Amino acid sequence: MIQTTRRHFLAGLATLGAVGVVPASWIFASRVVKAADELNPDAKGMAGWKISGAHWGAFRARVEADRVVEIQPFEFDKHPTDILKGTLDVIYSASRVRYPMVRLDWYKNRENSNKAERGDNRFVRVSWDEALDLLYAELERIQKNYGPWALHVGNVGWRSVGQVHSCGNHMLRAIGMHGRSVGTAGDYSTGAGQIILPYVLGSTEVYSQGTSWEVILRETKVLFMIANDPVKNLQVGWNTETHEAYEYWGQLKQKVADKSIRVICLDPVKSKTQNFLGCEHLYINPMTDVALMMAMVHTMWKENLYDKKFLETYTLGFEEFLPYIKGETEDKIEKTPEWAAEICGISAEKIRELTRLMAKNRTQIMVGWAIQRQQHGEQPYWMAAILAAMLGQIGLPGGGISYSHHYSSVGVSSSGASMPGAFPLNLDTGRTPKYDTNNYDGYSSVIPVARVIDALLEPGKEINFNGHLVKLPPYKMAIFSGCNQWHRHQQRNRMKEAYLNLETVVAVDYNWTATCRFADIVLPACTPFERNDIDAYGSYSNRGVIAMQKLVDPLYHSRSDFDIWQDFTKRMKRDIEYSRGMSEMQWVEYLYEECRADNLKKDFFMPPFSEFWEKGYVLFPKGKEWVRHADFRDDPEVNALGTPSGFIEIFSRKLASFGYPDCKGHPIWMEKVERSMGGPGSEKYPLWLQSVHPDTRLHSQTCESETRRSEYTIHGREPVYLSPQDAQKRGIKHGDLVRVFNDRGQLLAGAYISDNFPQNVIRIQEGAWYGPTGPEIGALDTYGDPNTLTLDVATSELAQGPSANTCLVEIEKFTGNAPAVTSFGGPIEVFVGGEVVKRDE
Ligand SMILES: Nc1nc2c(c(=O)[nH]1)N[C@H]1C(S)=C(S)[C@@H](COP(=O)(O)OP(=O)(O)OC[C@H]3O[C@@H](n4cnc5c(=O)[nH]c(N)nc54)[C@H](O)[C@@H]3O)O[C@H]1N2
Ligand SMILES: Nc1nc2c(c(=O)[nH]1)N[C@H]1C(S)=C(S)[C@@H](COP(=O)(O)OP(=O)(O)OC[C@H]3O[C@@H](n4cnc5c(=O)[nH]c(N)nc54)[C@H](O)[C@@H]3O)O[C@H]1N2
Ligand SMILES: [Mo]
Repeated sequence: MIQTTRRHFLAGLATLGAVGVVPASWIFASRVVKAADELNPDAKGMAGWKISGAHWGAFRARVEADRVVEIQPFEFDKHPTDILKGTLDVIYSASRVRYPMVRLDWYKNRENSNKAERGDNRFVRVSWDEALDLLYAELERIQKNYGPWALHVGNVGWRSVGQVHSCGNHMLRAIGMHGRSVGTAGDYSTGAGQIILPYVLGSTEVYSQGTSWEVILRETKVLFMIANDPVKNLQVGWNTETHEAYEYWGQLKQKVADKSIRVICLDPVKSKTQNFLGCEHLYINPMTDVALMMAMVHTMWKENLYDKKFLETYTLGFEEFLPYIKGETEDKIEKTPEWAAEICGISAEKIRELTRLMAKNRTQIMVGWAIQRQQHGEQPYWMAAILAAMLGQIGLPGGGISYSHHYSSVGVSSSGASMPGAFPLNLDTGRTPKYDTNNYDGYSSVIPVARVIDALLEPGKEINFNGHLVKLPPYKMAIFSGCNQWHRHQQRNRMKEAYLNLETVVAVDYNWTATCRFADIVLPACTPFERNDIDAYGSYSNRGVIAMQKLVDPLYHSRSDFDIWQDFTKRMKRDIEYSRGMSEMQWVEYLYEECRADNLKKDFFMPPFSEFWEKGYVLFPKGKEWVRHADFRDDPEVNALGTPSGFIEIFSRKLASFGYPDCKGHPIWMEKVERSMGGPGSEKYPLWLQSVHPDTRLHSQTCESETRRSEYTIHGREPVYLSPQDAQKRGIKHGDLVRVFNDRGQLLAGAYISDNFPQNVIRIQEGAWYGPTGPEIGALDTYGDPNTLTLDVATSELAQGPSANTCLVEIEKFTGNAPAVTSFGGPIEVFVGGEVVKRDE
């Protein structure tokens, strides 16, 4: 197993996209550039403004006397998002990490410190030299006393855009020069999906380009959206986002209105997308999509609505699956619509009607990712593929299945141009690490990312993972950069318990998040807007290349990740090797020129660097329309899928051979450890908590923005959305302060009553900053981080993915004296004696 990053997928995609997709021509390119020039910044009174980019879009910034005073969307972005309004505060928030900080008791007692004090937020300010010396000494100690299994290097999070400063790469390269460590496989986004789909459809699908929107708008008659909220989720992208997909959602809205396309949103909640389109909403009980889809399969079989020819030509294993649907196997349950109706809450008649509608029309299925972020999350993914296969429209224009149209403007065709590469994360000099031992003492060197807390609580445990046996290493030290572990991981109080087993924790960030609060050494990175960089404009459209011009110098004592880690490598006299002797700006230019040379070969014109840097961007023309899986449909032999057989696998021999009880040779309906609507645990905790991705932020990013928080918080807390019925039952009014709790934890939030929510379903958006009243296990979270309540169990033994959306809670009006929110504003700075330092800034 190797450590993969999303960049790898995208790099692969870029090369794929280049083959025969676009007959590229710079004449076209200049036409697009000209069109953008018509919206030129001068005309908008933005002459002299700088340009930069973020996951939430490119923008212009007005800088006066070394201060950014105004931010406006990039003139090419026709659908900028409100998240952009938090950008100024990213630079100037009170929660910035200002200085290198060391936790008080760790400063005094190092690895023998009192770990239970972690989280009390008392830190001592140190110099950069001292901080890096401490970090270096710790790494030496870990490698000498234990070995590479004792060091976990956490990466693959939503670090800022910018290819030179990709902070995970910097950390991994620098640490890699010193010694080896424990890496992670997979990610929190698609933990289950990216593992199951290669067995079924031959690729991860989740990070794949999808059928072009033009084709969908022209050909599709029924669009079936499963657990999907693109209008909310397309606000951000993996690279600097263009927001071009919104153009098509606007057109789709018109087609819904004139009834030329029927869009059905299968979701417990009326989503932002459903409200925007004004389309049909089909309510389903949470976590029961598999039962529904099985009944649809049953209906297609019973009513002879499925495409036998397609199954024969393109798939394997239907005969092995059908007996399960018919109730002829172990469980003896026929998966009829009547059976499913009891579980999923959709009537048998409605299930039949829906199935007929989909079978009789050109139907595109679009699946979101939240349903694979729950226990047995592999199953709905597999079922949706089987449904699509039986409909027989995979590879047809406007038909088939997609698992990515809600992400990073997938469906906007790729220009085919190459995008800039990145600062290398691997050692590329032929030299070995200082501590060159590869001896992990029998522990695994790579573990599934969502099992990192298990490793601390059950050291040495052997777990299954995608056909491998993984032995969890009891690591002693962890380093995080570019991810917010204390936002993204589930079950805070379990994390607290696990952290007692960690001798040393290091966080590198520009924001004083809970990951910093629970660390021992904190290094202040600067924000992406305090350094020069370059990024791809558009993650899949490859629309262009954008300059990230430094807006202001790094504030306080913060430094760029490049700078920090290069300084670290000086301690091994490897700093020249680290940077290849190149400065930040030389790297920017180098990546640009490399990309330019590549593109010239393909006839995509890019100006000389200086011209680009001054102008701030290059744009490429739109690519050709494209249909996912069309090549496979055309010739399944030549264009065989990446599955073991080359066909779509309805039954998988390979998966059956693993013998996992929770992911067998074909999809199975399985009850969850906890489920609302009469499911396990619902007597005590009747409310299903979904912690979807925030409409207002990118995860925990921009939560620090007071400007933004003042728009959406209630009593200064994160909102919890709930139905009028649930509110009334509990005597809760809109705007009340409430306590949300279960056996795993408790938090304060502000009640937001909305008709979009049905009974027994509540929502707290992920990324709300954890702010406990104190370090102790069970402490009340004062702001509303849903991961205080979520459950840290694996999706299955196959993928070992996170299951954040399997979570039951109760809610009550909070009547006591409300503690102040502790999440924001940085650490409590103390002297070594413990007295609080009074800052006059
Ligand atoms: N309950 C629940 N939990 C979830 C999810 C859910 O649906 N429900 N979703 C999961 C998913 S899909 C994801 S992707 C994860 C996201 O989890 P993360 O990727 O960990 O979330 P972010 O808040 O984006 O954290 C990025 C951190 O990197 C820091 N950072 C940004 N730029 C830089 C930089 O240039 N240098 C340095 N050093 N630091 C930087 C930011 O300040 C921030 O603290 O959350 C997961 N957690
Ligand atoms: N604004 C914004 N956009 C983002 C992000 C962000 O932080 N902010 N993060 C990005 C990232 S990293 C990721 S991974 C993606 C996440 O993309 P997803 O995981 O697809 O998004 P979510 O918003 O968590 O959930 C989408 C929908 O699933 C529904 N849902 C949940 N459980 C069920 C269920 O059991 N059955 C059914 N039928 N529906 C269900 C929810 O009600 C919601 O409407 O979003 C990306 N886009
Ligand atoms: Mo994600």
